[in-house]
Amino acid sequence: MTDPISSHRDGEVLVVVSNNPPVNALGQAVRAGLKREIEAGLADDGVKAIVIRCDGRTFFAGADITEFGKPPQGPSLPETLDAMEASDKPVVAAIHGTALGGGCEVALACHYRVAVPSAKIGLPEVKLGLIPGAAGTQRLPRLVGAEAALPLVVGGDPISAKKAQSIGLVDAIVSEDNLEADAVAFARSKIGQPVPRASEDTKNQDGVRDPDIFDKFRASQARKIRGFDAPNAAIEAVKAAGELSYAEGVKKERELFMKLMTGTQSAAMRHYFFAERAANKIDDVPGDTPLIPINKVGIIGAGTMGGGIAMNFLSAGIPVTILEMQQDALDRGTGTMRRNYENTAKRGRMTDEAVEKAMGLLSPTLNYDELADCDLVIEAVYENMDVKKQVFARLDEVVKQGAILASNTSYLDVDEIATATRRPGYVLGMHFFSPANVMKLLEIVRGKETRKDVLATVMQLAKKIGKVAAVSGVCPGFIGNRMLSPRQQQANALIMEGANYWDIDDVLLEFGFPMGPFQMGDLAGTDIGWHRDPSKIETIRDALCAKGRFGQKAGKGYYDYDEARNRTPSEETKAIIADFAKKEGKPQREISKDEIRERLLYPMVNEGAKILDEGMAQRASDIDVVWINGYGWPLYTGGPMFWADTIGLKTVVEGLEKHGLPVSDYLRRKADAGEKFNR
Ligand code: 3H9
Repeated sequence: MTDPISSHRDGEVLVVVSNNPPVNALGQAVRAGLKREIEAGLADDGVKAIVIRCDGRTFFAGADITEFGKPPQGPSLPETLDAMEASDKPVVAAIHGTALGGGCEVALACHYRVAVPSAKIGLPEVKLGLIPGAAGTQRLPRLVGAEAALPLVVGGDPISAKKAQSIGLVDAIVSEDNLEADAVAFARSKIGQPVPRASEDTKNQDGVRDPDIFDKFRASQARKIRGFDAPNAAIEAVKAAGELSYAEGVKKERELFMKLMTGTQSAAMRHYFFAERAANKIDDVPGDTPLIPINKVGIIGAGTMGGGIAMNFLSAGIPVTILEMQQDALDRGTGTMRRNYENTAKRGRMTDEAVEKAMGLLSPTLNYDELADCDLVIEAVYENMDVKKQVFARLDEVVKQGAILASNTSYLDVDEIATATRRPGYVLGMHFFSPANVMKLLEIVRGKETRKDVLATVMQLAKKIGKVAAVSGVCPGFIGNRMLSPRQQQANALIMEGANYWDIDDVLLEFGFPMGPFQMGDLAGTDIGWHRDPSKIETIRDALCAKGRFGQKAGKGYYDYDEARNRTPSEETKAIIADFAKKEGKPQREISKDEIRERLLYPMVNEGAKILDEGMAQRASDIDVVWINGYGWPLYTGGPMFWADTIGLKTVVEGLEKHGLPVSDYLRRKADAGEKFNR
């Protein structure tokens, strides 16, 4: 293996360069090389200053995550960084790309940091269920203050070079194309001056003067960090930076770091990190498959879904032609899109110019012919096979050859839809989740004839519009809705057997979902798909609607709602459910929360196993990606399949059997063999 670290001289300045593609992760060879070069620089009287920079697309993007969980090999990152900071010769970090995690900690251990304008700096360890473990939680608050450090360490999102400069994390912004020379010049200007060390700085006293900032920050993040261990540990570590000496603070950080590193949450979140990247790859589609250029997108349907889908492309700078059948529907749809953008601008997340730019890329039309030159057309009309086939037949006539035709169906057979065209190879499913401009997940449904270049193009496009994509084969409900179905069946069965419907929601909330099925029903509206005849009562939903219990919008649905939309269980709903159970002769009994949890979640794992067995998902981790991004499965459990691995497949099988629920052959085989879904 070639040495990833090299160095060269520019006069009195030693330039140490890392070249460890793809992201200059700080693996063992990089740490060893850095330590070696720094020591050599310190020992050489001719060297008066040191610059550290990286080749390739980025500065160090962090510790090498693939080394986690393996026996540590020295030198450790903390000891490498301590050697660097101890130098009396100025050491300058020259940052481009993303200085993340351990990479940001390298920069903090340097005496100065210069960055190009496009650089980003951050401590994303919380996203891996960790906190910084190479003194980042101790150096950063000392350098920029506890208040400025909290969002970085606890939130994990990177900040721009400009923002970093404004809080004192970056000393100078240098030219985009001249990083090394500018960094060398900067280093030269510091020769002979006493070096500033972040570990000796004292800005962290802001948190000592006002200790409330920690509780206030925690409260402001309450919703975002519910259930996660790492953010609280991160707050504790930043607080410790103000209360303890540097050496004691580092010890505290290490204790917190090690506890998280050996816990299940971090294992789950590290699994997810790699799962998201793996989901991008399709086993039989080579990475260098030529892509079809997508310069213009057509959308059929300007309703909530079509409008939301269109916004993804407009925001990414791709022109969209959106088609409706009637002018008023078209006007309503485009009006909603504009309002959504304007609301985003009002919240400061978008400029007014960006709103106009996005809307300027939109061409509303009533005429199919205007879709002729689109490279991709996505249909988002009513979920009805005949209607979809008519739309696809029409598209096939008017849209140029070589263009991709996609359906946003959430359930229907994409292969059958493709038969309405003479180009089944160019047909696939692009299942967006509502609200489509917000939700991260895009389920890409591969038809039996879908071409490889079509798939590769859409996968790449998903990334461009900021989606997390996962591929599903053609089966009813694909990966996500197919697994939702047995959960919903169990939820319905449980309330008929005597379980409280709010207990069902609470079990899922306690597990970490943002809401349960009955809350969700109320949020969406219990009247979705209702036949509107109050005298015809065949389901619990019919009965709720007959009494005007349409959900949150009516102030009552499964629950009663107060003005602040707080929910309380409703006597009327309880009576409706009891009445149904009686009519069906269902015996009533007390049902424990354990039983509820097992009956809701284990059948999902079983369905996931069937999906894998049938080859409808490429890998178990793709299922995790779908459920975490599309359905609120808690990230810190790693998704349904990783969670099942964690509790043991044998436990799942025994639970299903205990409750008289089916066990698929695949799940049983795996459990009997003592195997896991994820290797
Ligand atoms: C840490 O630093 C702990 C310390 O505080 C304590 C130490 C004691 N390691 O994302 P991409 C791979 S924790 C190993 O597609 P992009 C990735 O799997 C770390 N591998 O590219 C992928 O492999 P493949 C804190 C890594 O341009 C390939 O690189 N740092 C690592 O869309 C390309 O990645 C982070 O959490 C890694 N650290 O985005 C940052 N990073 O080609 C994690 C990436 O086989 N990384 N790979 O699928 C990122 O956020 C993004 O990769 C980055 C580039 C923004 C850098």
